[in-house]
Amino acid sequence: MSRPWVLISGASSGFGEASAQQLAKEGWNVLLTSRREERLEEVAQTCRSMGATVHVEAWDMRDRRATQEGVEDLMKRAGIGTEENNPFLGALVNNAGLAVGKGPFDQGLDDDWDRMLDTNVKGLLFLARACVPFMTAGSRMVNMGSIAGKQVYPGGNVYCASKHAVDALSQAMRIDLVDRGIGVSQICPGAAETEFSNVRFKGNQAEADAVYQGYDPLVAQDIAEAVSFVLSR
Ligand code: NDP
Ligand code: 8X3
Repeated sequence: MSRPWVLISGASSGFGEASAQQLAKEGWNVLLTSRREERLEEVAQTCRSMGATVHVEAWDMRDRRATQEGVEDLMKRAGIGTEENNPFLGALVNNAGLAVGKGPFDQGLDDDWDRMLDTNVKGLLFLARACVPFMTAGSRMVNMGSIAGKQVYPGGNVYCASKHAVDALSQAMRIDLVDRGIGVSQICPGAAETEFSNVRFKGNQAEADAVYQGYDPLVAQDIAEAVSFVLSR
């Protein structure tokens, strides 16, 4: 049987990178996206060394048109089509996202709010909408939620709201797609040590490191294995 195709967003680091490698190892062909093309190429090389066919395309998920065109281009390169006889997209790992800043909402910055809401909510929606036409009964979408989408914590206001939106959208997408046989799952990790906190604290590595002191955080591989588990059900 030919290898199924999965598209992974946020594949240049953290959960997305680890998921790409895990799924390539398990027999998937992978389509990788994020903004940093060089980093995607490095991940692609590792996945190819595991026998996967890989296509890479970099774009900013906040850009509606770029997301639509990027998905269509990746599908074309993979030979995935909307006709009955074409191969289809077996899975979407809708993972790209970020937190920017942490503090009381009344000291929040417009740009930080825009980046979080435009990426985590609208970007996730743009990507899901663009991918659905290439999916079929049995395909699976995995949205990357968070414990922050279930509980709110001090200073987390807008990031938590964006992940609560992912929680709501995952439930809504599940309802909307069930009649087409497309499954929608959400994974809601707790704190994991990736580039997440470096991004949140705008490159302040000391502040980022402090987040993970005093306990053992999850690591990206833990979440990659959760993604793999979901896709294997
Ligand atoms: P990383 O910062 O390591 O990875 C984030 C990924 O998202 C990168 O590949 C980044 O790529 C991509 N990305 C960010 N903004 C955009 C954009 N505008 N367009 C396209 N790609 C974008 O963090 P994680 O791996 O930890 O985070 C992955 C997901 O998991 C996020 O949705 C995050 O909210 C969520 N999460 C993280 C937790 C944690 O504690 N780490 C816990 C729970 C959930 P590039 O910069 O190349 O565009
Ligand atoms: C990331 C986990 O707890 O830092 O979603 O918000 S947390």
